[in-house]
Amino acid sequence: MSQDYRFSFGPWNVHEGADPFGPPVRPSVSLGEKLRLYKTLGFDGVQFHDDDAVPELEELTPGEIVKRAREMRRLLHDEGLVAEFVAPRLWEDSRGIDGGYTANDPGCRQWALERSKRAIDIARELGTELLVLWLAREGTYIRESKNPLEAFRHLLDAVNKLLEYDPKIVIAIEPKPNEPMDQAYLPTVGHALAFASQTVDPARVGVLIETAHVILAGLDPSDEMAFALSMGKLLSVHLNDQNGLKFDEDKSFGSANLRAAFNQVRVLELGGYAATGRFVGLDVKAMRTQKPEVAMRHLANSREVFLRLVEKVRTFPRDLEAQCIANRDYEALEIAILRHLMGLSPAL
Ligand code: 3MF
Ligand code: MG
Repeated sequence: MSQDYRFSFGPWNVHEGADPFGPPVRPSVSLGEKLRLYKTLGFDGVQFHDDDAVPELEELTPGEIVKRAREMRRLLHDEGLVAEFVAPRLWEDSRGIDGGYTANDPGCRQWALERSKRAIDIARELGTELLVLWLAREGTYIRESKNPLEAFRHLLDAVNKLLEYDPKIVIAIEPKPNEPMDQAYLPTVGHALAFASQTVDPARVGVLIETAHVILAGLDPSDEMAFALSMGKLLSVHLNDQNGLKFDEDKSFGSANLRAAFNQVRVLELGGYAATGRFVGLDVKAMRTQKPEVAMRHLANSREVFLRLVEKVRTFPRDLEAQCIANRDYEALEIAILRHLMGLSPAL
């Protein structure tokens, strides 16, 4: 299988199985144990929330945070791993209850900014320049609760201050239309990239695109990826899957819609994503039914599906594709793709 791609996931992708309706069903796995899993599952990159890398960072001084981050880098090094990105986890702290950067309370906004600067400090120590912003609570439950024009100004202010704080940091916005909020301020890739263009340094702001988030916005993941890639703005991906418009399922890649997964891989291949050196990130959850000893198979399975789809993309006969397109015979193209995905000869 293709050796061109490098893969990453976040420690939260190996979890205890709690959901809003029931408690954990599996014992906790320590970060040390999780890090040991990476290589055996075929992964080289670790996606970090700030407090995955430095637990309880709210209790520590900036100097102590840097020291702990340095220790984490050594741990990564010992496992042969690298950090892909750091993301400030603003949504679990009480001060982030109404959003961080767009909170109505100026004290909360200040906290969100400071916390994000600490995330940048951690990223620097871990040897990555990528800061991911999943703007979880930057939105509203009811529109009247915020002045949206002010909220957009606050958001821009915060991102500008982060860009100015570290001239090397590159920011990837991870758009998601809803959940936990009713409505997010940057729901789609288009919104995120328009916003990026308004910052003090647009060249350092792009997107991380998650399959499920795009589907929740009613859009097509492969087209969103192509849109960002065409502008050199695809900084990472969170491949997973989503069965329709419901809660964010984070299903294994390709498990709900293999054809859509094929198209995401096709776009990454067409756009030369592997050559950018960026990671193929996964954001997948094990089903709650899974026993502890197999509650990481979803990661290896998603990677396997990705790599098999790379082969499917590369082996689809180009002459047949060109012929169907030249004849404007898209029914012929469609059945050829479906046969190919079913393991049959496309040109039956
Ligand atoms: C939520 C997400 C997040 C982000 C993560 C890193 C908890 O739907 O996708 O996962 O991916 O915070 O950006
Ligand atoms: Mg994600």
